[in-house]
Amino acid sequence: MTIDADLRSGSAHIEDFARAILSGLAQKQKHIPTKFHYDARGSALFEDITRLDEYYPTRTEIGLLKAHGGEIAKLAGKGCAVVEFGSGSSRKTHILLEHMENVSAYAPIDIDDGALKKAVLRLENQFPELPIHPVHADFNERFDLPDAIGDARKLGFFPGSTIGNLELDAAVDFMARAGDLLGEGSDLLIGADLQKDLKILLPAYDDAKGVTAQFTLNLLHRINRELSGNLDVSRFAHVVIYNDEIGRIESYIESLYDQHAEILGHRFSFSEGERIHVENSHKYTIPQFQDLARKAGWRPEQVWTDADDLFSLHYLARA
Ligand code: AVJ
Repeated sequence: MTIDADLRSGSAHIEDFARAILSGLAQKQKHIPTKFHYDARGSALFEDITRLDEYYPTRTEIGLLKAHGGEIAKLAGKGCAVVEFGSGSSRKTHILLEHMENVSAYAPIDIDDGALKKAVLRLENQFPELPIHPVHADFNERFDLPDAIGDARKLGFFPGSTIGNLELDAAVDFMARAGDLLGEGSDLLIGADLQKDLKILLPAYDDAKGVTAQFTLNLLHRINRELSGNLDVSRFAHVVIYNDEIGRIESYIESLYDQHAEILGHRFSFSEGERIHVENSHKYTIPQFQDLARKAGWRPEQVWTDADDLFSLHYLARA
């Protein structure tokens, strides 16, 4: 394989971050786009989250992939190319690839170049015959698949309920764009976290060891590192609420004091109790998610859930 990805330059990336922070922290409701969680440190912390007892999505989805891999492979058919959105460590991919027959190529797409390179090296070892074509990109922006992936039918793979980070209309837009990217006759295998008892849900986003808090507060460290910030991270806290009306977890960074800080020479004030919105994590019902998929031009073909109805895995075909 070759690392033939269109690697975006590091500097473009930092300008993107600078712009988002300077404008996001100047709003009345301060906010930081979720994608900026995933620098090298943030990606590593997210990996730690996936191993927490409280964080049920990863192990539950892995269980579903293992239990239904045969059926998924049958639905996908032989010889397709797998395109994974937000692949991160690609820790679930091998389960899919092991079940499928004659996969023609694998294209992981991720915003963290380091995570992408590590995942490629590992999968190369596991699947020496498989052509791998990584794409370093923000999956919410327009990008092309590498030509080398060829014209095989595509199976899109979007695990982890990462789609849950998007507002509902943006999730529909994303699935529609994924359909355009993957092309005629493609399918999409996508994980969607389910609504459930808050006794299970809240600890998953606010674990006892405080790993999720570190993951969230890494955004402030990242501002200090990359944008010459002088935020005192110990004067902020990670706060999680469930928005019942919309059905989503919302994560915030709360200022514990009246304070100010400088970022790239700009001064920002934070009042005691003021919150910076940093993440939404939507939780769906199965019919609700299927409805979003239909609006985006996909036909729900099959859905699998675990015995406790924690998580759902949807197999969609282009309508
Ligand atoms: C990577 C988006 C699936 O929303 O569950 C985990 C990120 N944030 N804990 C999620 C996350 C806090 C995660 N996704």
